[in-house]
Amino acid sequence: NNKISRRHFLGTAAASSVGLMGLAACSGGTQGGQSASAAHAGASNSTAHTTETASSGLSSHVAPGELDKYYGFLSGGQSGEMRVLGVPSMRELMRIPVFNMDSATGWGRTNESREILNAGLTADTREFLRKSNMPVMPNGDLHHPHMSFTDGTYDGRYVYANDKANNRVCRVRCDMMKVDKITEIPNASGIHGLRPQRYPKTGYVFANGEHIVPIPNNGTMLDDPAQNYWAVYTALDGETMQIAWQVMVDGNLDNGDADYQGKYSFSTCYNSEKGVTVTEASANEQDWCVVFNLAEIENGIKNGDFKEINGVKVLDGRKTNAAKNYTRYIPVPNSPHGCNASPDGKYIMLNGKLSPTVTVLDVSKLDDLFAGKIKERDVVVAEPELGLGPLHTAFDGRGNAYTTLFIDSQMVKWNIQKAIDAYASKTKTSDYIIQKLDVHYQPGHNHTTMGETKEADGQWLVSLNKFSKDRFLNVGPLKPECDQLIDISGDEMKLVHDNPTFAEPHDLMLVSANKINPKKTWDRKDPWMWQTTLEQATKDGITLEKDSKIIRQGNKVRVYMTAVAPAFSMPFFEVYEGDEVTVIITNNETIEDLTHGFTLEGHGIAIEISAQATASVTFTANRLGVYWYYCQWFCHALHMEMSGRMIVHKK
Ligand code: CUK
Ligand code: CUA
Repeated sequence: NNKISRRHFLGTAAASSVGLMGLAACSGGTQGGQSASAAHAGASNSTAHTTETASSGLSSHVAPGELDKYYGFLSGGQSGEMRVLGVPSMRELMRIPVFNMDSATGWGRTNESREILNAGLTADTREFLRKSNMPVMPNGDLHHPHMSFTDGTYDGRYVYANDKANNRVCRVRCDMMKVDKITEIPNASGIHGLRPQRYPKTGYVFANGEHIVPIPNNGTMLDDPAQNYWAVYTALDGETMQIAWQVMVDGNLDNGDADYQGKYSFSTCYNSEKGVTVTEASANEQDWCVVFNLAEIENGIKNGDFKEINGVKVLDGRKTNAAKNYTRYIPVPNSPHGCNASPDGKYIMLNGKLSPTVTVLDVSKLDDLFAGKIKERDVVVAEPELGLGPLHTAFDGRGNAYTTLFIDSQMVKWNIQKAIDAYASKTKTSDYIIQKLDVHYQPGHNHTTMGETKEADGQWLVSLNKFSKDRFLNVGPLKPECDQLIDISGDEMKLVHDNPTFAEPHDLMLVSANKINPKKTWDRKDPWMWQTTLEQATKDGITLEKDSKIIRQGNKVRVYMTAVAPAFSMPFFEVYEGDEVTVIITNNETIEDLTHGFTLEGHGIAIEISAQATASVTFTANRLGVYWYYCQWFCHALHMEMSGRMIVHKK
């Protein structure tokens, strides 16, 4: 039995210090590779390992026709999209293409999506794409989705997410569940941690540059990382998606969070060494958490205390500039990772990663720290030892925290106040640990329902596990990830459901369904997605909802048509070889769920046109002959007949 051998193995492994090798993943089972990773030092607590049953408590079953209580916004990771789940059923409801190109909807292919993808890029990146013959950046790593806040809780307006691969931040409009803005962050490398301001509202969206690079990174400086490479912290304006300011810091920036008071934001740093190899970056016994003082930074900007680099105002928040009070650096044991604010607004949890601890900061002490009345470590009010590889912490709103233990493959539930008491009394106790639950395997992020808001409701916890070996039918060398649903409504955590997911959810956000109210069709009076297309149509004397017309301007041809099931308003159109053709289609359906598509065979084109939307696509008619276009969204009994011909003549 796989589970027994795994527990047996962990139970008998000799306790030893956590070295780098300890970070290697172990996916249960009994293979030899596991021995390096199971250095298990958790013997100090006697908490029983819980078995995985759900005999009583909440059920994940949502009967046919019934609706889930929560939306889950799941990152698609390197798939580049954002996914919408229903929770607790864990059913995938929608994929919102963002940083990827999508075969079904034509995201990345339509003119409207290309405009959104490219509008916020730097001049430098546009030039790179032009030289590389790429109309859009073809990939992205959509990493951390987080909703906009008003007064410490989700307000249902937007979900923001970062692209670690190409240094972008996107915004999804929750009324349409589509992306409306994407901003590239200059001067930074590897935009990783991302969090919106909680109070009074979003406000800022904070984005961490994980890697150190020369600033500006234009080839004039390449060597001597310790002297010449830097990480920057970025604040975007969540309304305009423009960059408000950046702060240059010592070390690097990993994960971040913001307080509930609107005064401070935070980031962990695992590379205070400014190393460029894994050995260098993990050499120090301590790294730190950077605290950003928002009012002081805003003052600095107002007073002109910045350098403008690549069009962005960059402040100096390094240690040598501490007198300015923009930042403080709080020492934290080796290589902290996740950064999580507790829903009571009092604490920031810094998850130890290479240290078996979580460091708890008391937010109310930060004013004194910046005023010079106390020292950095005086802000720390607890440092519970939880187990091996703490990565992220979630909350139930009842004073308990839930921390993922990557190396131990466990979720540990612990009591925050008891951990604070233990730290204050300096007693060697671990009675703050309430329960450890095996998860399968190697959890990274975890998330509770409404858990990053003041309305944390303590119903469900999802553990996003990086490995799934043996949990699902084998699908070959590449396995899915394993997202596990855990009932936390009672005294004990109970594992309820395993959900496989494709590459690779990093993070999840769980929001009460009543916070979000998407529209059922597009609104012709709010043409934000096709504004440019509308302007061109107006110039062409076209009414998008009515006209079927071809406008020719030299070799540029614009083909306007409408779609109502089961026909396009144009059964055929004719162009000449070499023409630059733009097909513009307006879906005139007024009822919900009546999406049409336009697929042009042999031309690499398929686009979505949902009810009341306009979408367009441009291509060159480089093939002589007859090419069928057809609707690819099943819409009618005569859906197969919803088609037409493009006829390409020799010039
Ligand atoms: S980070 Cu912590 S496990 Cu990139 Cu959100 Cu993934
Ligand atoms: Cu329209 Cu299928």
